[in-house]
Amino acid sequence: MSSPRFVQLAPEAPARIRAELLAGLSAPVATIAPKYLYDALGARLFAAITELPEYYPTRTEAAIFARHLAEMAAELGPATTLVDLGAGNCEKAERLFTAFGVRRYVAVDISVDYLRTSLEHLQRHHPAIAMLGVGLDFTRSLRLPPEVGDGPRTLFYPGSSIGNFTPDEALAFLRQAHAECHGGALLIGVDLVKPRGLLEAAYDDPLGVTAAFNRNLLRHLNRVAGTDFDLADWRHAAFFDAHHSRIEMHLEARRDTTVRWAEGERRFAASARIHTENSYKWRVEDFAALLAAAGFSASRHWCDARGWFAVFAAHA
Ligand code: AVJ
Repeated sequence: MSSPRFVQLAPEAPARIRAELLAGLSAPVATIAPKYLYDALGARLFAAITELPEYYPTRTEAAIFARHLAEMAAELGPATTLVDLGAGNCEKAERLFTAFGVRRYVAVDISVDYLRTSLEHLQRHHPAIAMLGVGLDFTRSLRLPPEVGDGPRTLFYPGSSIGNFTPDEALAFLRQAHAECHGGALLIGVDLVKPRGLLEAAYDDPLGVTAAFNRNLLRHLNRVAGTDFDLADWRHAAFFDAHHSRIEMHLEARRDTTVRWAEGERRFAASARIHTENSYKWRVEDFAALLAAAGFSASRHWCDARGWFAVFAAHA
């Protein structure tokens, strides 16, 4: 009976995490990286977001995969080693196992602790697939450990999380991904430009789930950075910036307020903001050009009928 193996790479020291968070909070434009949206409650709130009628990306991407799976597998050839970036509950990757002939599954997420339960569960259902869980913050640097093995890999990056990167960062990330493919391929989900009303409803839903998801970041910050944010002082703000082609999420002060921590403080005037996330929306041509610039030799994509979301398959 096979069982999954686990490796945790370069865990960030708590003191460094804290210093980085407080530097972002003190910067001229106060900024907190979106990865801090995902503490245990944040991950559950994000799962709830994916159920909202207004949040189209998850179900649109799932429909594209369901419809074109065989064609994608034919295009890419067998994905003997499948590397899942931001695997979480491993649900999306499992749907690829049969069609792609996966023999070795590598689940990567920021902390190996997120992966243990899901990977052990998955292993029971797929005893013939060798499974490896890797704890790695690949938003900093995508360098896979030797345990992944030699030979070509198919990198799987669904969900349009590439949208959290600026175009320059996305290019740097895709260059690293290209190198880590070892001659294999990349399968990636990308959210596309669409009318403002649709985008803004997806990131500012009337039920307030996205608002809770964003504001929960402050609870996480209070815990890991020792700040004293009062959640009652902060509201969710999300809007589409057409110039940058991105949704911006902010936390906006409802009134003048001061946030304090052990060795510092920052005063926020009413309606001052903390920038918490960018979610870039791409045009198909621009993303295809980005893949080429990152070194991928050929790419194909599949869209839904409305042209809201695309899945790209690119050969390294
Ligand atoms: C997980 C980064 C793809 O940008 O749509 C959802 C996160 N933020 N609602 C996205 C998110 C607000 C999501 N990604």
